[in-house]
Amino acid sequence: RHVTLIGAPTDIGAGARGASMGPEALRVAGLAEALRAHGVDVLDRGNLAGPSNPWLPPTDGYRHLDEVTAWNRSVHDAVHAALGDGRMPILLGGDHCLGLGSISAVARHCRETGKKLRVLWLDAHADFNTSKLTPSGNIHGMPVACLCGHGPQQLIEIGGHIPAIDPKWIRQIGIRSVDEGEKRFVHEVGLEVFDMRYIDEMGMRHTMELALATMDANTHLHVSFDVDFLDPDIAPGVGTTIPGGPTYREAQLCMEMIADTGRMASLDVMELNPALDVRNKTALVAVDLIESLFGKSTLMRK
Ligand code: DIR
Ligand code: MN
Ligand code: MN
Ligand code: MN
Repeated sequence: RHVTLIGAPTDIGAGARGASMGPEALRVAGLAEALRAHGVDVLDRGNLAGPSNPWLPPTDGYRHLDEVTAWNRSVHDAVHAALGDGRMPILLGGDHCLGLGSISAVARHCRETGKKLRVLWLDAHADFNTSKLTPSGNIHGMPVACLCGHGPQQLIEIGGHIPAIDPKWIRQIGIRSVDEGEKRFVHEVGLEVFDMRYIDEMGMRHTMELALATMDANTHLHVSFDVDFLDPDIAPGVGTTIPGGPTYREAQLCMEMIADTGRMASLDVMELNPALDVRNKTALVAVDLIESLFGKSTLMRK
């Protein structure tokens, strides 16, 4: 297995500063070394460059739209290039607005290679706002809507195909904070959401069995991991902590079941905010969970 680490040090779409330090915190937590210990060939191609954060209020429902566009173009190009080289891109965020550039590149690659795409969106939030619905103007609350073709032209066209993906290809897990208008829109589009109540009632195992069903040998599985998916007890270092997320064990099971499919071909690790963390513990738990995504488990099971 060949992995390319791509750092995207920006908080351009977020409501708090600091996710720009995420890539370095993941490196300091030993991400590359941990993957190498699992037999992965790791190439860290360093950080992308882009505009700095002017920290301005929203205009027309968007905060920093031009800067968000520039960062996403750069992420798109880097992710598409890594896939073209036959490598698995791991995007180190950076805030989750960059999931747009990453996944639109993955979708482009799947169109070119005839692969079927499945996107697992692990997050406390649905990230399905539009400029009309958003309470904040922060574009990290909008990437899923943009991927489905609902957003400003300059963002929805980044992958060269509008919409970049079909909402039917997405499974969201761990959701527990959705804004009022956003809720109606999620329902209208028919997004498949396994929210925390579903996980409470059915358990993580059953949830993941459904979320991972109907993939085949030709499926490219993309995992977009917003670190605020995790319960704030284990992952305080994020800009928007929402109580009641998956525990350490539930998150481990989630990641191990993804690993068992053998289909994960690209990954985003987003929203880690070292400015809000405690002795880098959130970065360390993220690295631990990424190891599980790459097959680390307590015992041999197959
Ligand atoms: C909120 C917060 N739904 C918004 N969103 C996110 O501002 O749109 N926080 N993604 O991480
Ligand atoms: Mn998110
Ligand atoms: Mn390609
Ligand atoms: Mn989130």
